[in-house]
Amino acid sequence: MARSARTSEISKAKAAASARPAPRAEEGQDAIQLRSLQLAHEAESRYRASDEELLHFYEQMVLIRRFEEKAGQLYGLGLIGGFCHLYIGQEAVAVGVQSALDPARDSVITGYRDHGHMLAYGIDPKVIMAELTGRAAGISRGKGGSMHMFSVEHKFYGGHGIVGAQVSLGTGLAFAHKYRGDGGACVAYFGDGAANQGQVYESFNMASLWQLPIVYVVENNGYAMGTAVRRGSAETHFYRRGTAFRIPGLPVNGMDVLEVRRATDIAIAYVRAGNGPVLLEFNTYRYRGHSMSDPAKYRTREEVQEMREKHDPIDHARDELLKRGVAEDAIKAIDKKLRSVVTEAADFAENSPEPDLCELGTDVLVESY
Ligand SMILES: Cc1ncc(C[n+]2csc(CCOP(=O)(O)OP(=O)(O)O)c2C)c(N)n1
Repeated sequence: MARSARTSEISKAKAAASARPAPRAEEGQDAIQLRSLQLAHEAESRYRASDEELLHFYEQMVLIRRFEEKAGQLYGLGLIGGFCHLYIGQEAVAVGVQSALDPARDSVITGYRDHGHMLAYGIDPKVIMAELTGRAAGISRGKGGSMHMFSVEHKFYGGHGIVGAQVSLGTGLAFAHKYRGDGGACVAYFGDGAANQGQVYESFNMASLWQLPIVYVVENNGYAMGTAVRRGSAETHFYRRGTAFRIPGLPVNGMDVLEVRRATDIAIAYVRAGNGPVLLEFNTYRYRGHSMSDPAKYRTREEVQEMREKHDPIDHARDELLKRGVAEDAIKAIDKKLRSVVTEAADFAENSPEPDLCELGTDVLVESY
């Protein structure tokens, strides 16, 4: 088609679009529903934590940071094998989200970057570290490793190495909550890269159609392995990705634990009220490479440095505690305690026996659980 003919086709299409009738009332209702989370968040964007609560969030974030640093060291020493994806930089997301859940009834599922979520859910650092080092005392009896941790007791359903799989499985967990009428909701975490997987949208469709109690959480850390979001995603505002399925979304600063908590409260209230799924996008950053074997050549040192210096979630919480008048000694005491908690976890993991060889044939098929 000649250029002038194509230009006139485009002008015709534009004219037709502008001549369209005004939106019907029900379309207006949809727009209100899709923006409902944002309106609640604009009215109040941060959770009003007491000093004790903020101190507790600080403690959990520092635990994750120190644990992950230690895991990195053990990997370097050859005590952890296989894959290992660290959560350093993203701590505020797991801590803020998990603090809003009811562990007695809500379920959680995530991808392979899972140690931080388990720690935020109160699972013993010793059994997580023992899993990383492949010991029998590990939470998956040393047979899952970093990416495949699981705890039915804590309603923590993994730990998944297949990118995006947890979104469909989480939708199934949400279906189970609804079917059983247990009042629980599922939180399914996934990355910005996973958000481009087809099964995510099949899941969104079903969850919305059946009004399932699920909070979809995109942890947008800027990169999918070495691919920056802008290079791999046509729509980089991930909170909008549910719009076609009438799933309301909310973009959130994932480097501020109180903002994360407030957004999750809004989301959980919406979901528990039987309104169906929601989609939260937490904008965050990972300081380390994708996994331990990533030289991270796709970004500059300055970029990482800038995030660490200006947006660190732990520094942010610490500054806020100090501004509120919480004694520096109380903060230092937490830091000291956690160093020994993590050292003990590492000692436990190093000194525990490996699984017996006959364990190779167990847990291969699960019947009922
Ligand atoms: C189905 C599938 N495709 C590809 C991979 C390889 N892979 C592992 S991680 C990853 C990137 C995922 O990035 P993102 O979802 O943003 O999560 P992040 O690592 O940033 O937490 C890819 C493509 C995989 N594990 N599974």
